[in-house]
Amino acid sequence: KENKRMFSKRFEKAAFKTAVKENVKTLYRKTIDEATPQQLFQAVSYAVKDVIIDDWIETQKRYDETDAKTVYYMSMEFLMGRALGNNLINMTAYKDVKEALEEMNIDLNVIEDEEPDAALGNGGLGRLAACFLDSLATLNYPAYGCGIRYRYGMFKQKIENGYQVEVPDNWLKEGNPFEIRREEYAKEVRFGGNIRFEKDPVTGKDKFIQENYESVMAVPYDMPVVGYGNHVVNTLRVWDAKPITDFKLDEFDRGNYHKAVEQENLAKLIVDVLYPNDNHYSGKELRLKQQYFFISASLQALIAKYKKKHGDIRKLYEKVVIQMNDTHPTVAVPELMRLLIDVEGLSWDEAWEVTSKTCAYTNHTIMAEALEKWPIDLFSKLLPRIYQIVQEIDRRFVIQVRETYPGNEEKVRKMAILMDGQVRMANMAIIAGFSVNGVAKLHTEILEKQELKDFYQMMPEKFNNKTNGITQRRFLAHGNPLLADWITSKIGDGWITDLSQISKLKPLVEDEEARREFMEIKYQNKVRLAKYIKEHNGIDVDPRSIFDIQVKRLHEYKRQLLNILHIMYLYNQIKEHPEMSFYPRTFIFGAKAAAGYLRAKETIKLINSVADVVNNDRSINGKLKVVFIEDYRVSNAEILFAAADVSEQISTASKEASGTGNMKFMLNGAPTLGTMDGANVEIVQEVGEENAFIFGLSSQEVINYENNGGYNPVDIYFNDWEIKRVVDQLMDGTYSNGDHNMYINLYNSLLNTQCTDRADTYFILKDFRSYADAQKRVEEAYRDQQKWSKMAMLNTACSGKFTSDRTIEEYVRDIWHLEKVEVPSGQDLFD
Ligand code: DL6
Repeated sequence: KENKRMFSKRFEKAAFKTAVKENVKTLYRKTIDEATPQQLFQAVSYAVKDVIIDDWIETQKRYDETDAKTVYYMSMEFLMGRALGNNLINMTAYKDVKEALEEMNIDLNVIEDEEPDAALGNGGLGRLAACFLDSLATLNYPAYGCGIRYRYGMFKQKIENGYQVEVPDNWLKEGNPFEIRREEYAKEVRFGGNIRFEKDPVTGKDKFIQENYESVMAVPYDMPVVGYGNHVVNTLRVWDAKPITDFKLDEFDRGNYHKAVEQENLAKLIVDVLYPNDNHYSGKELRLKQQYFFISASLQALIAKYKKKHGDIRKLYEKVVIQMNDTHPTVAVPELMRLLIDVEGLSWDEAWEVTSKTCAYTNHTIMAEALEKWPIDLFSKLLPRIYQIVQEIDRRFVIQVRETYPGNEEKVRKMAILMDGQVRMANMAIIAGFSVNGVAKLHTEILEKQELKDFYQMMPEKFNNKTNGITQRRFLAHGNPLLADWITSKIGDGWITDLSQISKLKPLVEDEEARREFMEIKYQNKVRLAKYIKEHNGIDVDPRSIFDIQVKRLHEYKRQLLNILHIMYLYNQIKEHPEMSFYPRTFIFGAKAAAGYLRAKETIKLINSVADVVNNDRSINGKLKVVFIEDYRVSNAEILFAAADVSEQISTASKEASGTGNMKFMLNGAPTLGTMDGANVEIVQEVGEENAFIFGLSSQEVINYENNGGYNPVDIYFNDWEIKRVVDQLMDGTYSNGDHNMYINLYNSLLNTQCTDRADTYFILKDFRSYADAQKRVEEAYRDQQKWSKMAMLNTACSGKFTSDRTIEEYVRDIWHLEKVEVPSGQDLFD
């Protein structure tokens, strides 16, 4: 019996079908035939959750028994996407379930489409967190993701008249079958008021008492994170807020109606919405409230859990490690200090030792506008006790700096936490954390040599690199089933949990038949995407054309503008020389712009306007098509990566910390057309420069220009008539029905004059020619299908390094020091 429990992975089809039927009946009082697709999605998901629950219980029991060290991945964002398909893949039950459902006349793909994406994140940083959770569970490491259960996730994007319109993402409206509310672990979180100081008459210790504060209850919702084929189920814990009406009001404010309403409003507001800014700091008080809210609740919970088993809180770091995903959760440092000193009774030095051995920090950007700096006024009013602690951390650190660099006040200016009326969160994270990591080799080098140079000189031992990765389970096994099956048929399924094995495909690159099969799969995936485009955009695209795709957040540094200007340039050429040989190309974009980001929104309008003109120009015989995919998100991303011929990774060198989309394209067999930026550098190292299309300034060249006041785009504009023509077309009405102002912000950003910042900050005109040449090389390479198929296949075969499994193993080895925990199966699947 025990052996059967441990080793069987049998799927009980009949039991599963009965479970689905029963769920439809009890949830909706319906039969399968009567149920809507949404109801079927719910019924199937509950049946799947039933199975997950057993492994979930078993996993947590094993963690408890083994008293394993746990990583708490603190993040304001978890861009999880849909759960059902991914859970089935990781339970190794996808195909069985699909078949069982088919027998019931239910199409699994259709009901998967009923699930809203859990879009609790903006872009790279949030999706990385989701990939990390997948890898941690798959690699048997005890881990919690801790975040916020935003009522509204990343907004839904509608395109109206070519413009982006933001629509609230009410992702919870039908209920989330995979979550469990854990009322019993609720924690109180306090804001504002004042701090009264007194001496404890008994112990003589200092006591800090917060008075006149507002507070909310943080209530956790747990979501299962299923490991691949190993019965491990970890937890993503996201916090909801509810007002404290019951005991607090009774105690202090009986009958105080206003207070009750205020608390109700605060609770509603705190978790209402994710700030939709990527690589940009919002500076809003509510954002700081969100940060403190989930951090305080998570830390209280983890300390309570630790204390259930351990007497000595001074050893917390032996069992707990906290990874701070960018600066957003770094209020964890003073909050942990507060809990250790004010609640647990530790001395400052004891608390500092624990905190600085527990917390580690990951930097995800060097963009100045993303650096969090809170005005001291706002910070100290909202978090008065936390602010006192930050002051003391700062005071002690400044003493150290002065001891290390006597007489060098410049060092103090650069490194102090409190400066110029601001609390600099990155400085606090570096000072308190025992590890500081960048997310790609180049990024970490830039941190060490430029952005964080002073810290690196003073404490080099803290700095390390962890090149990002992605999970092949979602972005190949689930997103590209045709390729996944083909790879498995060639090299076995070991790649699913050990992506280095994908290199076994390398010899097959020389096999013509294998290459033909590989390209046939790409073609089928292009047909799938063409169908999606027809359904969603009403545009016919030819799957035989080159699918050239740029999907990512819209940001000036990512240079979607360079891409679209180049399309305008190609269009001019085709119009002017209809006889010119030109391989048909479909340019596909997908991108959300932050709601208040004018230039980004203008770029979306420009892409759509160019699409309108180009797609409707019969004279070019469909040689060029431009498509903007509405509402780019994790679920449609899977379809896009699988269908790409060319991966556009064209950020201004030095600006993209890593990029992870680049890795997803590579895995799916799309060569990179890109700059030597972020992880592109490592992609090229793995696959060889001859299997990528590299162009543009190097990061060092960009940095040199920047240090010398930029460059002058006007020279290029006047000396290159084709570039001038394209830039002028922003203003001459070609793409705006005669409106000369529609793209004035873009025009000015390139040349000007009227802007507060330098002209062409992102070197678009500077890199234009080099980009156009690289695009020419793409075309030539694609014409030679034998050569192209080798290149495409080699990209897949060389992508082994870019699994998040490798990244996680490196975090474990260098930072977290976790042990793997084996989990026996709780129960047979659906038995
Ligand atoms: O590390 C994940 C991801 C990187 O791949 C991207 O290059 C980087 O832009 C992104 N950073 C952010 C920063 N947000 N903030 N703050 O999203 O991180």
